[in-house]
Amino acid sequence: MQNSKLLITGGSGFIGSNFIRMLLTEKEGYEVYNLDKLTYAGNPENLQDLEADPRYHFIRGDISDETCVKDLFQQETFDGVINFAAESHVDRSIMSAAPFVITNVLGTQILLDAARATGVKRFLQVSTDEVYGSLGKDGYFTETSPLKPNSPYSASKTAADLLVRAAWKTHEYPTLITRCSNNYGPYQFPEKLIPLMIANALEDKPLPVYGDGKNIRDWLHVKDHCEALLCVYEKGKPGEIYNIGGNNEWQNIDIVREILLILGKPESLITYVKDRPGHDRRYAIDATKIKNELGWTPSYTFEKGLEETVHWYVNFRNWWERVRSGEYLNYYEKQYSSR
Ligand code: NAD
Ligand code: TDX
Repeated sequence: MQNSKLLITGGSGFIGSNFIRMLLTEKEGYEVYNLDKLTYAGNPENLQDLEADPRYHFIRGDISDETCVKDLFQQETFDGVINFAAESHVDRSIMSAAPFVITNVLGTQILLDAARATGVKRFLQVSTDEVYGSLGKDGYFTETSPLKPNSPYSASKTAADLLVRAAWKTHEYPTLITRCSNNYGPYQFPEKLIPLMIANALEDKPLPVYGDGKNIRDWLHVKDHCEALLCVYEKGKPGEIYNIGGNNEWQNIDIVREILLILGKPESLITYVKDRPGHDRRYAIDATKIKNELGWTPSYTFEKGLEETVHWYVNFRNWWERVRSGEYLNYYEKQYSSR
């Protein structure tokens, strides 16, 4: 697909900024409009080196602000929308759920309406494996697994997925949904497991492991996720859902130990803390559909990806030290002081 004018929402966050960087530095024929509210998780520094690129445009705005979204769609004619914008952190949704409903649910509907009204030909909703809930020891999530979200975050993402599905079923509006497993890599906000543990270890602070540390996540490097998203955007069949994952299950405690090993820090930094309420035990994605139908495969091994990521946080210490100041300090205090 060439000469596409894309609206990327949430492009100043972790995955969105990696996606925009990939489009503008590795792919050809894309012009990007990044609509981002710049919440605590949105950081213009993530794309600072691309600001002068004439193919990149930044608009500060809120996807749940109907006037702002309508105005933008009146001013520009987009070929496609990829919706990354979300409140994305499970622990924050446990503290306060309403912002998740406003951005993740209402915001998605407002975008869908504006895109459909102006004839945008493709709408990709970036969703998550958390909509399927939790697995026991065995089995995998497929695209037809029941939706059983357990946190306010995952419930809001599920609601959004259902609205996207309804736009396809009711209006035949060409939508696509992707559901990816846990991402890691550069520019991830240090409230999430991997960057939090790296940053704390570098500062010789305790590493707070929830519960028994044996919860399992299925990890994928953000660059592999971005390639999969572009593959679905370009080749996916309207109305379809595609799971994305790298078949890479790890217990949290083993990842934390691996990070300490790479950094040469002692295991005595590990501190078991009170479990997350409603903590999903295991996620594991069956990505057969995207592999067989669209030909996507991941390229990173976890060992290589984790080592590169740890080194990125070592080299970009200024980046995470800045984002760990300000609002984040209040959050950290609330989240960890009572555990
Ligand atoms: P993030 O929190 O790092 O970034 C979210 C971005 O959205 C930020 O730039 C923020 O400013 C922006 N934003 C928030 N509310 C907004 C609003 N109302 N209007 C406009 N912009 C707004 O999140 P992320 O980890 O990059 O996740 C991106 C998307 O991918 C989310 O939809 C998330 O549910 C999904 N996802 C994430 C993962 C993961 O492991 N991180 C895995 C699967 C799916
Ligand atoms: O301090 C911590 N200690 C800890 O043990 C944190 C922050 C997390 N954990 C555990 C909880 C989870 O089992 O690590 C695991 C990963 O936690 P998060 O990084 O918060 O990710 P998760 O809850 O799995 O959700 C992530 O993956 C799916 C993203 O935040 C979501 O946006 C995405 O949809």
